[in-house]
Amino acid sequence: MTRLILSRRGLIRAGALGAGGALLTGCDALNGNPAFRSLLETGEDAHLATQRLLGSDALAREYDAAQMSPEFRANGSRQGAGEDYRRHLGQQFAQWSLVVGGLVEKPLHLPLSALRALPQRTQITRHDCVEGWSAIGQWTGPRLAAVLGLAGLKPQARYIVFHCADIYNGRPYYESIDLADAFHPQTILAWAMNGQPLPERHGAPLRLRVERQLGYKHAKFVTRIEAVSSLAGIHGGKGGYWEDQSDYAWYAGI
Ligand SMILES: Nc1nc2c(c(=O)[nH]1)N[C@H]1C(S)=C(S)[C@@H](COP(=O)(O)O)O[C@H]1N2
Ligand SMILES: [Mo]
Repeated sequence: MTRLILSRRGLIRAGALGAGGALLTGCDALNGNPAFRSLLETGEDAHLATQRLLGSDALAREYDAAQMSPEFRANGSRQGAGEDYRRHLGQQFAQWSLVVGGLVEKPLHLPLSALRALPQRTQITRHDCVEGWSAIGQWTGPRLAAVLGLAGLKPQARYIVFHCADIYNGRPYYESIDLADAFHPQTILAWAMNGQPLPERHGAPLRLRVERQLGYKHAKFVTRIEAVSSLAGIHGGKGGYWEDQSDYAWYAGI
């Protein structure tokens, strides 16, 4: 399935947004627009379209330190897999680096020291797992936008794929997001949780935080990020482990 990605400019061109970007009132104005109608064909795309129409910069709620959960459970993989991972863990990831590739001008290997040298963002947010539990924790790391800025996206890039160092039920874990979420101010590559280096069970040394989406989008044990023009060539083609293995929605907006 081809996924429509909306830009604000595209919507204005398509007539879905009025002057100054204000929403047209009334559904009829939107229903009459074939571009918008085609977006409503599935609930998932409608959800994505709504999120984007209402403003792709909307922030997820942030909390005070006093509201942090005393316990933050680990879910899915609690360990990284393979000899390389165990060796890096034993060395506290001193020799480890994040691989940045795909549709970028400048492929990179970024050690943790380089990720920590970028401007850092710390945020206290609530993690919501699709299984029905939530926890509030503090996350620190560079914005994904800063990392993508170093590599330089090629114009054809439309999604960012996160490849992980764990094996869950016999298969590697992976996830993907679009560029609106990739460049969102709260989308970070977290190397610290609650003021400490990320523990193994929470995805050491690096995990994604994409705060406006459900827990399964927050890839742990990230080793490689890849810019792509389409998700069709990534494993089963639906953009993520649970999207391919089960019927989880690719866009998991909260
Ligand atoms: N690599 C990887 N990332 C993953 C998972 C996983 O199994 N492997 N599980 C996901 C799910 S379903 C949730 S709810 C969160 C759990 O994060 P936590 O262990 O820090 O609570 O990680 C997500 N990211
Ligand atoms: Mo989850």
